[in-house]
Amino acid sequence: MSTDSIQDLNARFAIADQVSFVAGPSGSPVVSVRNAHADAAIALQGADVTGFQPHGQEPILFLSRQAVYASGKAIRGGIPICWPWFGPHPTDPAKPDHGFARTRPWSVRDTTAMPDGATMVRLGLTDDAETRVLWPYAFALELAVTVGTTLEVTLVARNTGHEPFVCGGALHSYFHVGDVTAITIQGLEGTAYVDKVDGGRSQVQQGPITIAGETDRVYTDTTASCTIVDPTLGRRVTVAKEGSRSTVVWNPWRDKARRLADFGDDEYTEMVCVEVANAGGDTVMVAPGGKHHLEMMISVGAIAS
Ligand code: TA6
Repeated sequence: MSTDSIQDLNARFAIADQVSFVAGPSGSPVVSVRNAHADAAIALQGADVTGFQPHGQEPILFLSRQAVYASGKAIRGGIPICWPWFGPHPTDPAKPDHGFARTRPWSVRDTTAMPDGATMVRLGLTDDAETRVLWPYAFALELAVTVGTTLEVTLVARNTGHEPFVCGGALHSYFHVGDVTAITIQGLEGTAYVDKVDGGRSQVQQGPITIAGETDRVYTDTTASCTIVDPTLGRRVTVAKEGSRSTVVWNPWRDKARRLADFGDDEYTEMVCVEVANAGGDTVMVAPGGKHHLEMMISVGAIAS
């Protein structure tokens, strides 16, 4: 468990004019990346990429103005890491939704200035007495984040124990949009989904996705990339993936937004979650010594006028 001071982190991992460690809202360390292509921020709390902004662009990721940065809490926004299960625990409702990786402090493994001007930051989390109470397996998680004109995020789950484990999860990305009622999401047309707002009923997506109410869907058996078409911001944000056969789309809308303590009442108009997942039946068995990669690449382009 990382308790490195910000001074220690800067001494070991800072890169002049590119990577530095600063105190986040609660004093917990945040990696600040500023390079030739983009600015980004990564909270060690939950290894959450809380910000990504290519130069000349509006922020790509949404971060609630009421987000809480505290040990044991998930940050409302950016890219929370759901692991080793997605949603409610499969058998024990007393265990935390979306697992524990997003609520724990991660350690820095290394930082690298890439030849093309991009920056890579690698963070890690391993099992300990507390995680084994929640999930009795030995593991090593690594998150590699590459900040450039695109954002690449790879979660590698390694089984460091002697028995196989089954895991699920998601890169639970919150995207900043100009007006959620004006966007469309392409890439899941004709794909089956489980509609959590409609009691878990199975449906098939007709045409591009639009958001006009609370939306909470697990699209199943899909390896497709998704594109958020945002006419208000004049851009298309594409999410490509590997190691995932399910995609989750979420917007809490008005009523649920009001029930979330760490989310502004009207912030639902500014965001949509499009999540690269191993959700529902899309779980993964990892043998001792084995590993699973969950990968995402976010790119942005202009809408042709
Ligand atoms: O990813 C969608 C979802 O599973 C929704 O059901 C909703 O609860 C959302 O995650 C946020 O969950 P959280 O535990 O962060 O409040």
